[in-house]
Amino acid sequence: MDVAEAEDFLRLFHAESDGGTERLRERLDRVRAEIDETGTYRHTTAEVEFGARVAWRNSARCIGRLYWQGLKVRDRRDVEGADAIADECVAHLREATRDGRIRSMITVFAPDGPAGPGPKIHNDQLIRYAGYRLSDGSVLGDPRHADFTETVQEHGWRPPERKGSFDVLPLLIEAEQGDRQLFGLPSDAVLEVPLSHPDHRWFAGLGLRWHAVPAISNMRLVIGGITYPAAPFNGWYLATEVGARNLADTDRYDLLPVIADLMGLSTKSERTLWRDRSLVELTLAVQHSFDAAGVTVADHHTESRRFLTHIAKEERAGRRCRAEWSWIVPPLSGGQTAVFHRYYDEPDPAARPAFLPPG
Ligand code: HEM
Ligand code: NRG
Repeated sequence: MDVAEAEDFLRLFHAESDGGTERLRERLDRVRAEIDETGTYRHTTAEVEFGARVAWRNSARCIGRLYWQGLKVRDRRDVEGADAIADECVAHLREATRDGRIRSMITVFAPDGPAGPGPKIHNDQLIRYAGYRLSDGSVLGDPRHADFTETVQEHGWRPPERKGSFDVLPLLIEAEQGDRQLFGLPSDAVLEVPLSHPDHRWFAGLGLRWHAVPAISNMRLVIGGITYPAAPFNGWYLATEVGARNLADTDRYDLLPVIADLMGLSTKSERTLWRDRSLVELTLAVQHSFDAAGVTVADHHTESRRFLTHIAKEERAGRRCRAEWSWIVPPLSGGQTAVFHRYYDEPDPAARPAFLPPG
């Protein structure tokens, strides 16, 4: 337990809230004593809330940070056992989805401590689609999750009788070290959007869909020297994440040749720009379909402008907003977005609170 990290965090919390210096001194004394005695300390709910919001604020890869103060924090540090943790993940999805009016939310489970590690969620997001390796070497579904699909099958998951391209994977939760348990997600907790195109009638016939909520579940939330290994969070999608990456990347659903073909574009030569033209229509279909279904989704032009507003706001508050250019600039029409034409302060790997990759 790094006492200096705890102290830095408590100073930041008190400086940005109205705790007052006397309250800070008292809190520091109590936390130091608690660490001396137990080897760790327990955050207050207000500290967990502030810590989670600042971890988002510090996420240099995230373009959606303008609303960092609006993150809804569910303090579930006392929830024990894999069943109860799975139930809380389902409750998180229901509360965050709200029939499509998506709310930014995080659920914080127990931290690592001297008595042992906290629980872990092995899925990279709460909602993901299976990828099945076929005998001809291809993958049915999302190739990115082919390994994870095999892992859950080894733990006893049975895929649906008729395997499809969009089979929702179960949660794999490790509440006690070495004991991983599977939990299927109830279908009413997983809102999905069938994809159609505003102009091309044939598009809906492809049977494509995507889930409404991106809920990252394998990053560690680190606040004041305390690590929360299970702290799933979500905002909403930027249409490009689905249309210009998940459905388009050659190592994901690889759909551009299919779209180009249906649009009557020749894929024989790069110079027809069939990739680019298909990419636009696929992303437009995602945006159009989410809108038609009443599901929150951002577009890359608007979200880029909001991000620059966020940077200006942070500077007015006396803070530097660090960012990773290659993650912030959207994968479609980069130069047409406001975030392209400048550089950003480099990310600081030591910034805390933070979301860190799985340990
Ligand atoms: C990354 C958008 C909310 C934390 C990203 C990325 C986008 C994005 C486009 C890049 C993803 C990629 O290229 O794969 C948004 C939007 C939000 C939102 C539109 C709407 C509110 C949130 C929230 C949190 C968060 C609520 C945490 C509380 C992060 C983190 C990453 C990220 C940690 C980096 C993930 C990684 O390293 O893989 N976000 N985000 N974002 N976002 Fe956000
Ligand atoms: N590209 C990933 C999701 C990464 C995070 N994006 C967000 N986060 N919008 C994908 O599934 O396509 N969020 O918390 O809203």
